[in-house]
Amino acid sequence: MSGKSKNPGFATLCIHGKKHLDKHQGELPIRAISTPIFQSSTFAFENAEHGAAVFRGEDSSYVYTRLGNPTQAALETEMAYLENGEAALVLASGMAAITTAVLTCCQAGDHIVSSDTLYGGTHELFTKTLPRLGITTTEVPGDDPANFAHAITDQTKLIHLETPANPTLVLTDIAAVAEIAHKKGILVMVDNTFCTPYLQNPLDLGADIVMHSATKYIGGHGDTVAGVLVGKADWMMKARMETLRDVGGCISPFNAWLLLRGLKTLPVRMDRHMENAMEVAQFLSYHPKVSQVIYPGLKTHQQYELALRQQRGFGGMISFMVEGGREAGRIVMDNVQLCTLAVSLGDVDTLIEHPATMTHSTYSEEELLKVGIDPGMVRLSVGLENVEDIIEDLRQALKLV
Ligand code: LCS
Repeated sequence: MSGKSKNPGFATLCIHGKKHLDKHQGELPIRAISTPIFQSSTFAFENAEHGAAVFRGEDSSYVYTRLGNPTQAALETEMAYLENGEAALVLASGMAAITTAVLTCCQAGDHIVSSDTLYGGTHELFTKTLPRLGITTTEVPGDDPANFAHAITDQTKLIHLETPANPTLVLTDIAAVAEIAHKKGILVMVDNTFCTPYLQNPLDLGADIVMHSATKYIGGHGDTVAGVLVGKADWMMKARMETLRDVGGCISPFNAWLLLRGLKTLPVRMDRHMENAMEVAQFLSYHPKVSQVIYPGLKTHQQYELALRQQRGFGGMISFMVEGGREAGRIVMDNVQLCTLAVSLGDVDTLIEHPATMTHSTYSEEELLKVGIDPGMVRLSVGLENVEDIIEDLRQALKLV
């Protein structure tokens, strides 16, 4: 499998796409190859009537960076293009993106159906924070679309999927869930953080909104926190001019620029993440001290066929269990030397962490077991180092178990 074919191709679009679209590029005295950082909080009006017209919505000039900024706009154009959507909104974090989307779709009394394995912060938002605002969520196992159908109520406004899920790498059939949702007029949002638009385009499969923690593969270098939403232009306008305006999770121009830079190498990085991950997954599956390896590219993955059908590659994330459970996993995490013991993922560096006590510590012990997050599970975000070095590091750490 390889990146999507488009005319021009995906890699070309990542590097040149915005050039055709960012009108500011050509207006500068020096035609910069890199989109300039418009480090400005506010934008001057031509006269009082111009300012009033902008506030009446009759003129779309930039006003204030919380509502829009040319550097943000270049990134939004690019992300909408790469996700085959009409419009995008970039935000301060992945959590800001999810919150903005939910508050755009739902109000007190409304209901969400979500897959049950989610990034721990999303699970906390759905089960603790949103209920305080009168918005409730039913979380169901994501591997069977029928589970979503059964959980829908008359109040359901949104279905949220994380596929592949963090950290169990369970997949959800996006097209099947979208069909169920649309019969009842319910919107479907997909967290596409693990795949990126290079490997999966949820809108093409029927989803209404795509969201990303752009902190991960889109940025790619572990140096920024950001989020993205992509979807229909009218919905995005409401998300920007109502929710973002009032809730305020805007991205800084500098962070938007870091993501524009990250995007230029997204396909090259994803190809290497996947190549390395496949080799590491194979190494781990043959290792006598490893009891289970979860990677969608292995034929042993329960949804290998769905991964082949729905994705254009298997990604760079692996979860595994060491013989001896939690204590054995701890020994591995404490003894790696090249891999870094840290949360986050999708960086050039290989990162290792323990979901049960770190990223997913918002789940109770019963919930962890119910959604398949084994207390001994170790999560690996395979980076771009030489794969032999990553494998050697894991080999020496596993020897100590
Ligand atoms: N969605 C997914 C799938 C994520 O993995 C994360 C963060 C978020 C949303 C939230 O995005 P953020 O606000 O952090 O940009 N995942 C993290 C993780 O696995 N380790 O640290 C953060």
